[in-house]
Amino acid sequence: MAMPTAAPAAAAPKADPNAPAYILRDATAPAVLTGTEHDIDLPIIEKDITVAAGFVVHAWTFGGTVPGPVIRVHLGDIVHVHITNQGSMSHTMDFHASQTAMNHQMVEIKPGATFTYTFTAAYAGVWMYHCGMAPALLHIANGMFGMVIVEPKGGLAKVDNEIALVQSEWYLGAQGQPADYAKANQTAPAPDFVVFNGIANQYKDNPIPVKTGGRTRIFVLNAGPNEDSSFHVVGTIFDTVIKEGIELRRGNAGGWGSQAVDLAPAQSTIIELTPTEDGMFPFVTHAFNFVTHGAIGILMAGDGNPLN
Ligand SMILES: [Cu+2]
Repeated sequence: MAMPTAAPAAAAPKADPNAPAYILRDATAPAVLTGTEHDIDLPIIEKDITVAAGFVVHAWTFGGTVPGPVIRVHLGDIVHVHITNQGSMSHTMDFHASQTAMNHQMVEIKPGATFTYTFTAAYAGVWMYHCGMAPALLHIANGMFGMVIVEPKGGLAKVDNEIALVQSEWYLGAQGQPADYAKANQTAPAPDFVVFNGIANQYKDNPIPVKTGGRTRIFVLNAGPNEDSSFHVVGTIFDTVIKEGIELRRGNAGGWGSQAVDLAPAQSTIIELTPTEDGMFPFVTHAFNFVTHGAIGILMAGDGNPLN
């Protein structure tokens, strides 16, 4: 008698030359919200999204984009997120910046329903939010995640450029369909694309301008769902790293610096660097098999040319 087998993972579809061009995501980190209590509307929207040139996913989103919007608040702020499910299936919400019982606020939000998730931003950091509806793996793999920035006591120092990057994976099903659960669920998963801010190679095609000699701060979250990140910016050294509450500070007594930050799924960091000359400074996960699958972008300092 044949043993039952799990559904086979889908092969990667062929690129569709007629797929719409992707919509570039502005990587600029938003300003911190003013005031101490915030009402934020976050609709759940199902939407076709071009995730790489020629590839369309029927994504499930917070706010109509993958990742969802970056929410940035002060330490101690109270946040009310009004989630309206405009989609065709149930979802939930899980803010890692919050502390709440799973069966209190991470509750099923049925199609057409609205739920208000309230939390106090009690700890500073860069936090993941995501849908936790079973199977959470599929809901995250199909786009339901985003970043919360909680500034530390006293706020973050002003810098010249602030960038927010979420690394994640796409496991493609057929063109125009949701992510492939069987493919995402392998114990040795092989994502079709690994991306920054939802789209393969978008900041390679469209470098992010930064100030030569200035300070650039990057908020990085690895949303996964499965793969680790080793976040590195070619040609730079991080003089400041805050990773999951652990700090390396510029000007430390030993003169220590950092080259790459390891981020398991759901981990995050704030890094700061200074481009020392005009030129191109690529950012990658230093797991280079993923660089060839979309996990690369470029910081362009000055005019991008070190030789003029
Ligand atoms: Cu969901």
